[in-house]
Amino acid sequence: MLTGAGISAESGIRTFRASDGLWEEHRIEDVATPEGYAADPALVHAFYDERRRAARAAEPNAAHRALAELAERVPGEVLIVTQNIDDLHERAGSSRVIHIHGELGSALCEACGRRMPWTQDLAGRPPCRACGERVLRPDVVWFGEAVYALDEIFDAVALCEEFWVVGTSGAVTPAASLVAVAAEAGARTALLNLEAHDDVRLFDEVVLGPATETVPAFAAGISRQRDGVGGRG
Ligand code: BV8
Repeated sequence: MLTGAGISAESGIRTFRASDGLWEEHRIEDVATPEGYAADPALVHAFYDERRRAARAAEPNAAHRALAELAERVPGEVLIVTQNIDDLHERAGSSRVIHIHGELGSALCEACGRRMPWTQDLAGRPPCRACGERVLRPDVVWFGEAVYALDEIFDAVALCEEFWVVGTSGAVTPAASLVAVAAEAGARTALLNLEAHDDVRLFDEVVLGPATETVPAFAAGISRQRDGVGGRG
């Protein structure tokens, strides 16, 4: 499945495009591009340091937990590709999670290229644990940069039977193109979101509502189906 900011919204983490979204306060160009970082690294560090603190203060919600529990019930079959840079899927117990756009909990050294677990602010320009240089950046994928693990993700999506898209506006590529890969491969596709997308033709099912309600119900349905006691929820 593919998740976005909407799955973490009920954990108090702001989304991007909502009326109180991050992009209301910050220009993408200023805080989420390599050019913006080169122009004003302090602004970008303040932006991600604040989000790192907010993510640490947040707790996984019923939607995160439902996906982790589903993975327990159908071992080895649930892969979460998330656009989110928070770690709420992992803190809910999910083990197979790919962060296609990076993680707040990791820093990337621009001198030696090492990526390392990171929990503190970066604004103070702390030294890299590997090379000692003070050019650590948030280990997130900015616009115009290549996303992470795309081949691995495409391979997995091309083999899946079920592809759920949860809590995302589908505005950002290549993540938004994954449903087309799944549909092309014959997977059953479902959108679980607060709002419908303009184009839902690639979805076999569209379930509108808050993720903490829709995801547990949908997951329960698939479990029942798997247990052979009748159709999906
Ligand atoms: C690349 C990390 C090439 C940092 C992020 C013109 C046209 C088309 C595409 C492009 C274009 N120009 C450029 C592009 C490509 C560009 C792109 O897609 N731009 C968009 C803006 C048009 N993509 C890129 O640049 C990608 N890289 O293409 O590189 C390349 C190739 C090889 C070598 C070199 C280069 C990189 C994109 C990744 C950028 N980084 N994040 C950070 O987080 O700060 S993207 C970031 O924004 C998120 O990760 C996420 O992907 C996106 C936000 O989307 P959502 O998560 O969906 O959030 P949003 O607020 O939009 O929507 C929330 C949804 O949840 C809503 O629908 C709402 O209804 C719903 N919701 C709300 N509450 C709830 C809920 N649902 C359920 N329950 C609720 N309670």
